[in-house]
Amino acid sequence: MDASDNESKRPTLGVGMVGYAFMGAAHSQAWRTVAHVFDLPLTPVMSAVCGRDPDAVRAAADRHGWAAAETDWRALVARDDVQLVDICTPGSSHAEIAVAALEAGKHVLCEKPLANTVEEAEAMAEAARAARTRGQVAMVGFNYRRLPALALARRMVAAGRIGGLRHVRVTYLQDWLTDPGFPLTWRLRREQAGSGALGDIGSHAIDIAQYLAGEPLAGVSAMTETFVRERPLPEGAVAGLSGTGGAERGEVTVDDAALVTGRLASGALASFEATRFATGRKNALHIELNGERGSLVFDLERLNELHLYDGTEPPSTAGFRRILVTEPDHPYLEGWWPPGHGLGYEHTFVHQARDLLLAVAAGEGPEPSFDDGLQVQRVLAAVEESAANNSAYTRVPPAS
Ligand code: SOE
Repeated sequence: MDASDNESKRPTLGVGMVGYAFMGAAHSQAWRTVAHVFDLPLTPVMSAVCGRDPDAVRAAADRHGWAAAETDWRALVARDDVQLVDICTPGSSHAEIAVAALEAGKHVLCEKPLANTVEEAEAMAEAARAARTRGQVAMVGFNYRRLPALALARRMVAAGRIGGLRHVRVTYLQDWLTDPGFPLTWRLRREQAGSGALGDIGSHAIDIAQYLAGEPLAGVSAMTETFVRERPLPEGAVAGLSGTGGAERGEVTVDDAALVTGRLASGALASFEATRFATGRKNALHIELNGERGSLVFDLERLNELHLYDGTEPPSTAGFRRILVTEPDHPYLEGWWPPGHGLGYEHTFVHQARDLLLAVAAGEGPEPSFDDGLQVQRVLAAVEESAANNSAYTRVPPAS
């Protein structure tokens, strides 16, 4: 039977989303799609979307399929037809909205990084722990965990397929800031974004490294740089990663790039690079794990593939081989296309919605939890502390 046959008979879960730009569009796509692909115990209903500009939020509601539009997030949280609040706003508002939603009895999905500071993330994690005792769930949107190839890599590492880890190497490279005329959007302001490339894409790199390794970073040594220190203020609408600058200028208050070395709890060495100045690299997330018995390699530009080197094979025939991660028994692929008919970036958000709905139905805490988000926030803070102290090795406080 097709997933959609049962969809109308299932209990529903009203979703309210705050923010509707790039991530809001990606999440909307996921809420629209998830119940048509996966057989789920709950069907999401896109009750309302919220944004400050009444005309723009109404247009976003119509475009993305939300039943109602709100201009005050508090009104959205208070709605009876909203049981789950999905936060797709800049980091500066995550803590306030998430804590209020959890206290109002709602489940929460919050975009990454969880917050702008460790203190905010602590308050959010505490609110999520209290909400767990009332059966609510809270998840942070590190969507790359939901790539089938990376979920498979996690399985293989956990099963000991490449043995004990020696190295975890992650680079996350983009180039949308190389033009010094690119405007000073919210992602370039510390008070709104918390940090720059570090929090925006470095947080993905850190989360995915720790997820794949199955262990946290114990400490880091880092360098950050802001190459373009002043930019034109935005003129007109800013959408996603594009916009136009006017005559007035303002200061860039975040990093443009971060280079990090680190040590995992087991002693494995990790390295990370996050930049929005890698000319020619659009959204290039590259991951390599080297273990005692083998290696795994992933490249987001070829996201349906995982490369495995099996070090136990005879040297005469050993070599990296490509696993095409499109089989029905690969993670998340049971509901999609026949083998070989690959997936894309947007599917990670569909899988994220799937896992969250399953967790809500089971009353179980989904991963990555707000505690996981807090742990990444502690790594980000340690990176900034190290960079401010001439790259001094800085311990990441263990999870409490
Ligand atoms: C911009 O760098 C961005 O949209 C990030 O904010 C997302 O988390 C990443 O998935 C793609 O790039």
